[in-house]
Parts: sequence; C-alpha cells; structure tokens
Amino acid sequence: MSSSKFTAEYLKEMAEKFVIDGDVISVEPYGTGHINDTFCGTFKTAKGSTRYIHQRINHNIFKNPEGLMDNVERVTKHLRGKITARGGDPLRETLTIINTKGGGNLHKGTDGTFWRTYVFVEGAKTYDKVEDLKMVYEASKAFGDFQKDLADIPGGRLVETIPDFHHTKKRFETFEQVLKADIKGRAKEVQAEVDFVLARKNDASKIVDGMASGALPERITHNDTKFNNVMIDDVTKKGICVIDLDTVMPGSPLYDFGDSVRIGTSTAVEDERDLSKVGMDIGMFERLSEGYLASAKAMLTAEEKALLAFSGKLLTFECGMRFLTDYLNGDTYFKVHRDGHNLDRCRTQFKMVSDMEKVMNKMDAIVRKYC
Ligand code: ADP
Ligand code: GN1
Ligand code: MG
Repeated sequence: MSSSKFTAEYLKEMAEKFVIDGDVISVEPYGTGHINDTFCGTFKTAKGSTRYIHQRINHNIFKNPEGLMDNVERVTKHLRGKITARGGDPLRETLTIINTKGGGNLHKGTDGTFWRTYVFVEGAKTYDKVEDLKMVYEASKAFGDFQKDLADIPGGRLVETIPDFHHTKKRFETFEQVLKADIKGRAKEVQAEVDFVLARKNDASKIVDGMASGALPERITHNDTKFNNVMIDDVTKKGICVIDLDTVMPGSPLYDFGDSVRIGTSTAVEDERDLSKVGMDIGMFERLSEGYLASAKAMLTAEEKALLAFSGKLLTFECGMRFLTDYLNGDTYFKVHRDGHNLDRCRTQFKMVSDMEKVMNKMDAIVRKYC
C-alpha cells in the first residue's frame, strides 16, 4: 500500500486515535524510508503547534507488529533510563511512544493496518548522504553508544521481528531460488550483477557460521544502521537519536558496523545512477571506524574486531543482493519510485563492494588503529 492511498480524512481520523493535546491541522507524508509509511502530523496547541511522527507499520514485512512494539517499548524505556542518568534529554535522544486513547502502543485500523505515533525529534535531521566527515564520526559513534547502552537491557530475549534478517547465507539461497524462477523475465538484463553475486558465495556464510558456532557472541543490535536512521542535531551536529527501531533484536555488532559502511562511507546517494559518482571513501571509512570504536571498542571481542572491515563489504554485498532479488521478483519488498530503481540501488552497492575489495588491507589497518 503506498502512502498516497490514504486520504487526508483517513489520516486525520487515524491521528485522533492517539493521546495528543490539540486539534490536528495536517498529516503529510514524510521521510525517505523504504519500508513503512511515515507521516508528520501537526497539531494546534495553546502555544502554537506541535509535530508528531505517525507510521503505518508494514505488516507484510513485520509479521508481528505487537511483538515489534513490545521490543520498542522495552528498548526505549531502557535507553530513557540511561539518558536521564547521564543528564540528557530523553525526549530528543530516543524515540518516545505516544499511546492510543485505548491505552496501547498500537492503533489497529478496521482495514487491517497498524499505526503508531512518536514524539517528533525537533532541531535535528536525517540525511540520505553524508555531508562532511564530522557527521560520519558522530553518526557512527551514536550507533556504537546505542549498542553499548542496550548491552544490559533486562528481561528475556527480544522478539526477532524479522527472523534471519542478516542471515546472508539464507539470503544467498533465496537469491538463487528467485533467479531460477525469474518470474518477471528480468534475469537476462542483469547477467553482470548476477555473476557478481554468484562469485561471492563463499563470503556469505562467514559471519553467520561464527554466530552459529558461538565464536561470535549474540548481542542486542539495531540491524538497520543506514545513515538516515540517526538524527543529527542541527546545532551541535552530534548524532543525537538513533531511530527506526523496528529491527532492534538479537544479532551481531558486525551487522551494525557493516551496514553503516554502505552509506556512511559512500560519496553518493544509495540510488545514484551515475556510477562514476559512487565510491567508498577511505577517509570516511576512517572517521566511521573511529566514531564507532570510540564507543564500542571496550565491549567487542578480538574475533569481532578482526571481522569489522570485512563486515562492511559483506553487509553492503548483502544489501545489493537483496535489491537485486527484489528487482528479479518484481519489486515487492522495497518501495520503488521509478522503473529499475532496485537495480540502480543494487549497482551502487556492488560498486561499493568492488571498491572495498581493492582496499581491504587498508580498511583492516584503519580498524586496527582504533581498536
Ligand atoms: P522506515 O522504516 O520506513 O525507514 P523510519 O522510522 O526510518 O522509517 O522513518 C522515516 C524517516 O522519518 C526518518 O528517516 C526520519 O527522517 C523521519 N523520522 C522518523 N522518526 C522520527 C522522529 N521521531 N522525529 C523526527 N523525524 C523522524
Ligand atoms: C530498509 O527501513 P529503511 O529504509 O531504514 C531495510 C534495510 C535496508 C535498507 C536499504 C526492514 O531500511 O534492511 O538495508 O532499506 N529495512 C528492512 O536502504 O528491510
Ligand atoms: Mg529508516
């Protein structure tokens, strides 16, 4: 369901289900996420106006929205405690759930949709592309702090909101099945990209095998550490709030560090069509490593540290393979806004992978420098 399918009246009615002071003025599409439908709601209050984020959770992808929201409740409650203890502002430094008038964290529409509302983090923004080296450092440090803060979350194991999300080996097997079925007849157009994937089969199992054998520990991780999932403060330029908590679940820090390399070290946006503009910038990689390790170094094992540079390549490869899989499948998973959009995204990711393969020794040396 695309955002445009919701009328203004529908959206206002949805927004009124939540405990919010003031009258709703408008609810407009917001952001550039690929999964959920995000809206910014503006409400009239005595002092002027207040904004909120309303989101329709994509329940084709997140099959257990209730379990997902339980995770978000637990994670944000824990983070709120940490932020308050260090004198921070929990309303800006983590997400704050607004309950429904019925008292829950989720509004279920009669049409089968699932909606939630967050306090809008003001005075900060997300960026689809890195603008300067300080931003890379700060965003990466924010992801490291996030992992560190969640290391002692109490209670049982968090719900796996998407099972096997970063199981690269299973993702590879899915790719092979989709390629074989070729339901849209697109495989013939993308032989070079298909060959690129098939040539890297052996890489796919490296992290998951380590997880399965216990050589790599399970921790609580974010699992979707793209650059626009951290809000950068307009004034201090620090990464103040890690958002998009739908995939916070048990995982490996290598998933988070690795995934942050995709966009955090790229000279172009994820869907850039001119590949001559796309590249992995080693200076950006250095700042990204420095920022992440400034927070995370103390908690990582030697085995994890040894795989950090490789994880950048692997997670970028995994994401490119997912875009290609979706392209072959007829674009049913990621939102697309033009023909060939997933293929364009796949190509930027593979360009990044090729660049990383050329300088993997340098990447390893940089990581070691900050370990
Ligand atoms: P998706 O899962 O589709 O990526 P996100 O949760 O990342 O959705 O939200 C999409 C965009 O909406 C973000 O990149 C950010 O710009 C904006 N956004 C999300 N939550 C907030 C918030 N609490 N305050 C301000 N902006 C937000
Ligand atoms: C999706 O939701 P968003 O846009 O932050 C995807 C990530 C991909 C990313 C690629 C739940 O992230 O795994 O890496 O697109 N999220 C999900 O840009 O599949
Ligand atoms: Mg997002």
